[in-house]
Amino acid sequence: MRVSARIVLLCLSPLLAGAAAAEDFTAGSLKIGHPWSRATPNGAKVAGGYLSVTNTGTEPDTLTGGTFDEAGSVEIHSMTMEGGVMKMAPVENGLVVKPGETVALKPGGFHLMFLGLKDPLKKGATVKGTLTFAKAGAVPVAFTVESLAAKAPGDGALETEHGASHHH
Ligand SMILES: [Cu+2]
Repeated sequence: MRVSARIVLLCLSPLLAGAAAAEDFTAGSLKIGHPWSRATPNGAKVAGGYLSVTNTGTEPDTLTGGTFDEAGSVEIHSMTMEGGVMKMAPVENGLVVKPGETVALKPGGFHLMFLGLKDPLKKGATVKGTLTFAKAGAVPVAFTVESLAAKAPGDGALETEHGASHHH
């Protein structure tokens, strides 16, 4: 019994560490949940950014872009499956967040694409940036860098997924 309890604790520890580090941000009626990114291998020039935006107000707002201190520029991308291959494309007019709704940017779906990375992203680092909204303007946030294999904030899973398709 003692051995199995220890294994469970070991498995949970990355989850707990990630959950504690992830932060939420508020701008007026917009709530921004757990911005995070992924550690990148040496030489990588792009990385994905993930978060959720909840609109608690009565007017829609639109996420149109942002900044990331370690990247030259930021785009909003969609990701779709075409003939068994994941394809990314820039979202031209931004993502509308309607009143009472939450838009999730996550691996395999909508995401921020950080282009022109200056340095590799290291697990455990926090990188400042902003999210730009049509009405709320520029909202300061901080992205927690999770492990290379993470699929969600604090996810220590060893599976890999669409990371390989993030070449531009
Ligand atoms: Cu992308």
